[in-house]
Amino acid sequence: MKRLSREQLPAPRPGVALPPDRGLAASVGIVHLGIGAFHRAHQAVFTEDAALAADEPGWGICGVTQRSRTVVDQLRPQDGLYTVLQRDQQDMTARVVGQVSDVFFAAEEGERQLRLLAAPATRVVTLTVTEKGYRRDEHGDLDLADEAVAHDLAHDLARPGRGRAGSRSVVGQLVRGLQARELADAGPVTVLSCDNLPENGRVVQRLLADFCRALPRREGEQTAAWITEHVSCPSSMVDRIVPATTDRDRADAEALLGVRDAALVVAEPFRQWVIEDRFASARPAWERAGATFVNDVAPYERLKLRVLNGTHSMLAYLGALAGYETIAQAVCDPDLRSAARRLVADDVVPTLQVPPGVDVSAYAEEVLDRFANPALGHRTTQVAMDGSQKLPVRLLGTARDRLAAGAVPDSVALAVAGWMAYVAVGADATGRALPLDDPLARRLKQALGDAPGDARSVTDALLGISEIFGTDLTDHAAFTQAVTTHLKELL
Ligand code: CS2
Repeated sequence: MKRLSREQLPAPRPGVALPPDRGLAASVGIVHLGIGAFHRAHQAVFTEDAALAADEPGWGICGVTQRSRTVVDQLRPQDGLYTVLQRDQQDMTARVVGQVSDVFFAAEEGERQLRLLAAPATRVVTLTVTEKGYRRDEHGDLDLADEAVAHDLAHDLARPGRGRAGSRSVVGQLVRGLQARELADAGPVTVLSCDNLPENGRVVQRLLADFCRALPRREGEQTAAWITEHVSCPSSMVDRIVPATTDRDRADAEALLGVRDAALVVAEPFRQWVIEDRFASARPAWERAGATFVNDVAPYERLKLRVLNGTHSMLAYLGALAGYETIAQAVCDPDLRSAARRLVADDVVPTLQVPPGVDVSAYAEEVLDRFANPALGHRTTQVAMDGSQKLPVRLLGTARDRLAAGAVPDSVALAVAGWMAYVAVGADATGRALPLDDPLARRLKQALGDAPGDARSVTDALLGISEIFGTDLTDHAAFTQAVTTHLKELL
């Protein structure tokens, strides 16, 4: 089976959309850090649609991978082309996307990254580096003890010629790139986070300032002043379910395309992007691709993170423990679906500032229907990953708001107990092992090490991990008791 490339495009046929001609993305206007499946199925699709609708070349995307060369080896031999395989109950369609013009691995081409971030043609930098990619401490500040951050502070790579290897942390890559941009007098630029974090634009702004403060004083003050003057960090809320690609997906795509695509991504039909309209210079006409520009993203972010991602995590843990492989199976279990509905109605809704024109219960039902899409094969264990990073932004904010209002968030307590049972037991109801894929996995196991294993000791051991739960939640005996009660049933 030949491999997808500009010379080897699929034959035109119903259900297959071919990429625009190469010229549309030939000139790079966007640098994207963290070019994983989600970016390729979400921002890159919006950007290609915007470039087509506005007939605007100059918004080609150059991707920078953070952890390995894998995506480089998937995309480069394909001239940056890849397919989005869109699946829902009724049908399956394939769209070959051409908006990614090149990709490289940050650790191997540090100088190239500096040149790209310092290029006047680069007007937007976007990020999907996952919650853990921001390397924050429990207070939300840049973790200066993090080895990658410490390396980047110690190695001034903002002057080309200082060696190939680049900065290792995302914040380090951004600041060193902005220093190179200042040196080149390349003008203003927008850094747009597309990660599932509340006020993700403020998070980026704060981390850039933290890094500058940790630099030698004069250098740090100069860089911070330049960033204040020339860099905008708007927030955005992103939404599209993009499960990990499976061999079944690859086989289905090959049958439809007639070529092999090593960079295939799978997605649901739904996609949404709400962006704070605060850009330092030009940007693609994303509104012509269906994105929404607003002055305040926070209500949209909170709605999505707490309703969609909060119920997603609840269904992932309770579903995995019950032996369900996929989110679709879990959400079709009547008990689990009603637990998710209660989480939204009882705990989340009272904490929302509902965006104009949104009917929250209809939104929540649509979310549950999207979860039920059997064609996606979205695995409970995939959503269960990185719980130590996800729980704080998806569930614990809701808990704090309800506790502050004098209520006990019993459904949040159930979701947290589900995560605890997932971590402590590590197996489902049939005894099948459940993988603990989490940057704090060692810390979690260590905390559980001495706990005798009963619900109360497990609750105390895990609630005591301040990197996840802070130090305030344990002050609420009613919440701790609710978690313990649910955990006892689950254990
Ligand atoms: C999921 C998200 O894997 C997960 O943690 O909850 O990736 C979810 O699919 C997206 O946020 C949907 O927009």
